[in-house]
Amino acid sequence: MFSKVLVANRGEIAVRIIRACRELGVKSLAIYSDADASAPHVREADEAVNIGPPPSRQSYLVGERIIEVAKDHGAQAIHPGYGFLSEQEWFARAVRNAGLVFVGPPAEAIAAMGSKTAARTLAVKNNVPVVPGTTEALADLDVARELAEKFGYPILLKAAAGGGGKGMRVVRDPSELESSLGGAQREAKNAFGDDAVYIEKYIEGPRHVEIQILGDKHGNMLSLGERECSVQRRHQKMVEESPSVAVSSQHRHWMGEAAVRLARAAGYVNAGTCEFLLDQNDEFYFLEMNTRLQVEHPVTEFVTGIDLVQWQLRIAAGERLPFLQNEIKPRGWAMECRITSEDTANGFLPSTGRIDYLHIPSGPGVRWDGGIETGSEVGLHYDPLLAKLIVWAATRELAIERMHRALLELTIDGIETSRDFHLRLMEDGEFRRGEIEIQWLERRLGSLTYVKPPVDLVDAATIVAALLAERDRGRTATSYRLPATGERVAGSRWPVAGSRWPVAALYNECGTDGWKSTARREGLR
Ligand code: MV4
Repeated sequence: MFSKVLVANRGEIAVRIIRACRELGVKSLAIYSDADASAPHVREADEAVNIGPPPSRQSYLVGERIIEVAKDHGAQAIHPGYGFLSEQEWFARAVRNAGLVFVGPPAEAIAAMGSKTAARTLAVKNNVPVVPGTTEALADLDVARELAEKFGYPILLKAAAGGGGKGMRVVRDPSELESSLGGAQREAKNAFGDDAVYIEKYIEGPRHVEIQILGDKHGNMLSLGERECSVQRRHQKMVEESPSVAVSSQHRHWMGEAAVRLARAAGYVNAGTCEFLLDQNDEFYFLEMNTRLQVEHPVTEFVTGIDLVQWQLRIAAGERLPFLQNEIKPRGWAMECRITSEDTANGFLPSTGRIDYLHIPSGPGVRWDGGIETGSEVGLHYDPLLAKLIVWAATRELAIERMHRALLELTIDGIETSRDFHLRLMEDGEFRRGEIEIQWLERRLGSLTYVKPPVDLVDAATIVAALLAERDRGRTATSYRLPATGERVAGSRWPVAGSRWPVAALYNECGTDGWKSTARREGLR
């Protein structure tokens, strides 16, 4: 095993990797930008090195400097986490050329899966089902017409160089084909510098189901089952779970075999994910492969009992996987909520500021993967993901109840977060019945978007008094649980009916003895 690993990331995933290192007896070397000087990942690591100013382009994305830091400080390997440099073929190659180990797939496997059409071609060659369609760029409108008739409307135009939904156009009627093709080509050219567009049959109302795979350097390749990731908005997932209500053990077996075949063909090693669409007739189609550890990996860890990050490190160090495929069966149910600094009641606008108070849920079956603490400053330089709340229980119903309970325990004061939105999600009938697909969340946003109900003036006075009593006892809590609903109030901007001021402002205005005068000013009795 390595003696020291550089963790080329920040936030919750850096903390997650540092934890795995410590459990394996490996020293961790963190890197940080000026904005992260006092971040939890810096304190938790054995060593930390500043690598530049806040913007990622001048810090977390400067691969050459990160490699130098690793060499200067005696690290033998670099774990890239997700995002940043994790799927950059050149970085994986540069790490290897520097005599270090990249904790991830070989550069060649990243390249093989980087082009969506190349990945699609490799899938077809290896008998992995893909959506009916072409791989070659559409030569002209006549060819497009012919192929659209052949596959049948609706069809989907996709950028060959693409990914992430850019340059995608649904065409429902032949009359729209000409303008959609022009639009898709323009968008592809702008986004990727390549106007090549190909055609696929459009799948209506599918689920996003992905298969986690894990392969060692000795030819062992395992499927660790599926994750259901359909609850997403604008390609940002909000809730993930494993297993999926839509996947039978027969399907799990078929999809797992397909994913393993494709990964082998790509020369894949380490942890990776094959994304599939699962349609309403239970047909599955390969979409693309993610050549990195994913945000949602903990749900797989919970149901398989396999520590993915530890195994990433073990595999990178040359160890063999000791598991057999037939020993891997999902046990119980796991669910993850991505806690983000977004104002879900205002179009998911990013929310910034200081986290004045953080209370982390705990208790049976609860896991918190976080990169924040009381006092953290949340800015706009990085991704809004603050933490992940993950639960495990015996069944899906129990997992949802446990998640709801854990979300009620969670308090984040000072900024807006997705916490209240997740609470409403856990209470939603369709979600509880598992009636979800990739468009579900966006269709339901209006009814799920949580607008804080006004607290009445008498409640506000009670809350302010309770908070002041806490302050007098030397505690820092700035929120109060409404006994009626279990909701936490006063965190940030909870409205008060008949008052110009939210609860938090009332509280902040009150000196140790000033709350009564403030209350009087606001007409409280
Ligand atoms: C599709 C599709 C429906 N039919 N392909 C979105 C991004 C890219 N990875 C592929 N995507 C899709 N491809 C066909 N033929 C629907 C999507 C899609 C989607 C896929 C997975 C997760 C979320 C999605 C949200 C919108 C559209």
